[in-house]
Amino acid sequence: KKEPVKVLVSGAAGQIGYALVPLIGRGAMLGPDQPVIIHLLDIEPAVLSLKAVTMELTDAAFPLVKGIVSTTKAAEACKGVKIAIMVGGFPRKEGMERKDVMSRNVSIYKGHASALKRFAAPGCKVLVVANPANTNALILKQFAPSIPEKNISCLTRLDHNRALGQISERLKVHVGDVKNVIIWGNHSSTQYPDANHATVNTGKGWKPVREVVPDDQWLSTEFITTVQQRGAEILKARKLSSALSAASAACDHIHDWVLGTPKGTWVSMGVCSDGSYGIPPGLIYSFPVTCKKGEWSIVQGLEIDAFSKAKMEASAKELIEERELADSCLN
Ligand code: NAX
Repeated sequence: KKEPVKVLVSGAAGQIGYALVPLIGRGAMLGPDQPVIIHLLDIEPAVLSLKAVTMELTDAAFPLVKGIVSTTKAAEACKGVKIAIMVGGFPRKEGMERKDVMSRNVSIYKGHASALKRFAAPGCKVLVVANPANTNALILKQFAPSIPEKNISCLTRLDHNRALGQISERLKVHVGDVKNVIIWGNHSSTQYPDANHATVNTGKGWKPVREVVPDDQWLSTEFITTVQQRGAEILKARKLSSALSAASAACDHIHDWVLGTPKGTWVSMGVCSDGSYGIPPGLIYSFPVTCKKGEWSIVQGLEIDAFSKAKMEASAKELIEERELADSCLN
């Protein structure tokens, strides 16, 4: 019988938290035979909503949920956790300067870093969802040097799944019959959704998407902007940012990281660059990765054309600027 795994969700009273917690309780993240103890963290102003989520989680009576810890104290929330999903952050509000938002998040992620490094279980895997996701993860890495950098990541799986969705709609095939798209770079509008290595199951084997898509131009134009702008499109329609799909993607991210990617399939994760594909080492950058035995590795040897290279560099440049902005908030 498996021991329960402690899973932290920060920002648990928010909208992604609300969609994410039941997925964890159902076993969609760590598997249907893995019991969990769910740690819910939020801040004092959200304490009533936090209480409500906690009550609903109790009422859902998930057989896999062996315990719930609900708190506004980061130290208590981080205690013994093996998985930490950091959804809590400070959103950009109308009229706010980029620097103000960055400065708020830098101080939140400095605080989370120190709580995690002191109280999380050894080998804890961290996923940062809150925006600016890559840079928040970078701050966390910087202020929790005892957490191995391979254990710190940020979410670009939503963008990855959006890209799969767009291609499957275009080709009128099931989304499960499309694989190996790539999201390069920042989880922002400079991200580069790349379908050059994607394949589709035609029924007679897997073929490059580039050979099957009727209009070759689409993959280099509309496909890219649609994926980049999808979040904004949902915000406009829903008057709220994406939550269901973000929660589901966070679940996919941890699932594949812990349990492995299927043979021949890669996914996108924001991870610490080792210099692969000319991306400056140390940046948290989204790469194609495969996962095995709880560890990711960047897919090597993909051919990158000039068009792709320029887009990958532009996103790296934006991340360097974000890092400089974050650094200026520390002084
Ligand atoms: P909400 O505003 O609904 O929820 C955020 C929650 O975080 C709130 O309950 C708030 O009280 C809490 N919080 C704030 N500071 C905290 C702290 N110091 N410690 C713990 N909790 C804290 O936002 P929601 O729609 O759930 O989105 C959460 C974050 O995900 C945002 O930063 C958002 O921009 C980001 N997203 C990232 C995505 C990705 O793919 N990486 C996609 C979806 C989403 O936009």
